[in-house]
Amino acid sequence: MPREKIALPYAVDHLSILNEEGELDKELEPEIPEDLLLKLYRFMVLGRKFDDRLLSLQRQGRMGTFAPISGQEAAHLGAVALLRPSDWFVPSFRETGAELWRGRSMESVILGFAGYAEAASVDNVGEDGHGPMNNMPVSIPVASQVLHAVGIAWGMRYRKKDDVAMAFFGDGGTSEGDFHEGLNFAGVYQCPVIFVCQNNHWAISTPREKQTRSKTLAQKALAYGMPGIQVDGNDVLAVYAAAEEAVARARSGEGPSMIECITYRMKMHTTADDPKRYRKEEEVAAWQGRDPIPRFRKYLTDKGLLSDDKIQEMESDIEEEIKSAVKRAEGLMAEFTDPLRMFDHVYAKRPPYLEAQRKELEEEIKRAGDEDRNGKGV
Ligand SMILES: Cc1ncc(C[n+]2csc(CCOP(=O)(O)OP(=O)(O)O)c2C)c(N)n1
Ligand SMILES: [Mg+2]
Repeated sequence: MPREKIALPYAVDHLSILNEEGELDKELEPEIPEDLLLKLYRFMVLGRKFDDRLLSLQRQGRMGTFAPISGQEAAHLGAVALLRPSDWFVPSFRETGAELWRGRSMESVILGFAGYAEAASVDNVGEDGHGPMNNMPVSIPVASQVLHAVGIAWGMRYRKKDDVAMAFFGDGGTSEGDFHEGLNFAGVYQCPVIFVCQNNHWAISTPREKQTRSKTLAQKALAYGMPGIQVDGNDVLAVYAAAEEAVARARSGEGPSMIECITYRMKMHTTADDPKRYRKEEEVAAWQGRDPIPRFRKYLTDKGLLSDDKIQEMESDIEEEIKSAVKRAEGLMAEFTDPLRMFDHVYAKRPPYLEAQRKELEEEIKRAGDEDRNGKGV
C-alpha cells in the first residue's frame, strides 16, 4: 500500500506568436485569410478610437460610466473572431470591441452606457446578410455570465447543435463561485463552451497577486477536467490560434476549454475611479510598450497588407463613423428623454404610492407645458 502519485504533473502552455516588436514565430503562425486579418486590425483600431471618444464624452457629461477596453482589444477580438453568427457570444462589460464585431452598433453602446436601456437593447443585427447573431447583453454582476454561457452551451448539446458559447470574464471573475460552478458543470457535462479570461492584472484596485495564489489562472481549468492555456493576450495571433483550437474542440463534441489572455487595462477600471490611487505609473508605461495594435500593424505591413496610405485612410474612415454614431446616439437620447420613464421597470405592478407620484409628475409636466405655451415659462 504505497503512497504514490496518481495524477500526472500538470502543465500549462504559454503561447506567444507575435512578440512586442511585431516579430513573428513563423512555425506558429495561424492561417488567417487576408480579409479577416484586415478586419481584425480595423476593429482593434475602431475599439481604441471609440474608447477614447467615449471617455471624452463621459468627461463632458454627455455619457454615463463605462469600462474602457484600451490595451485589451486583441484579447477579446482575437477570440470572438472564431465565432459564427449562430454561436453564442456571452460578454462581461469589457469587450466593447467584440460587441461591435458581433454587429452591435456604436449608438447602441453609447445609449447603453448613457442609461437608455430600451434604446440600447442589443441590436442583434448580422452583417453581410448573415442574419441575426446570438449575442447576450453586457453582464455587470462579476462572473454571473459564466453560468449563462454554460447553460446555453448545455442547451446546444442537448439539442444536438454544433453551435458553441464563448464566455468572457476577468481575472477577478475567477474568484467568484459562479466561475467555479460554471466550469465544474461544463466539465462534467462536456458543454461546448470556451471560457476566455481577460487577465488584465487588476480587479478594480485588487492586483492579480492578491486575487489568487495560483501561478496561472489557466491551471484552474485543469481541476475541472478541461484544457487550460495561457496566451499573450496582446498578441492577436496567439489569441486567435488558441481560440481556434478551443472552438474546434467544442464544436466537435470534445467539451470545454479555458484561455487565459495576459493583457493590461491601460485606462481606469471605469470612469468612476482613479487608477493613480492604486497603481504605479511605471507599470502602465511598461505595458504601453506591449500595445497590441502597433505590433499587429507591423506584422500586416511586413506582409504587404497595410501601407501608410491605407492606414491613414482607414483611420479617417473610422473617425467619421464614430462621429456620425455619436450624432445619431445624441439624437436618439433626446427622443428617449421622458421623465415618466423613471417609474417603469421597477415593479411588475406599480404600488399605489408610486402610482400617485407618477400621476402628480404627469400633471406637473402637463401644467409646465401649458404655461410654457401660454408664454409664462417655467
Ligand atoms: C458580484 C459582483 N461583485 C462585485 C462587483 C463590483 N465589481 C465590478 S467590476 C469588479 C472587478 C472585476 O475585475 P475583473 O474580473 O478582473 O474584471 P475587469 O474589471 O478587470 O475587466 C468588481 C469587484 C460586481 N459588479 N459584481
Ligand atoms: Mg481584471
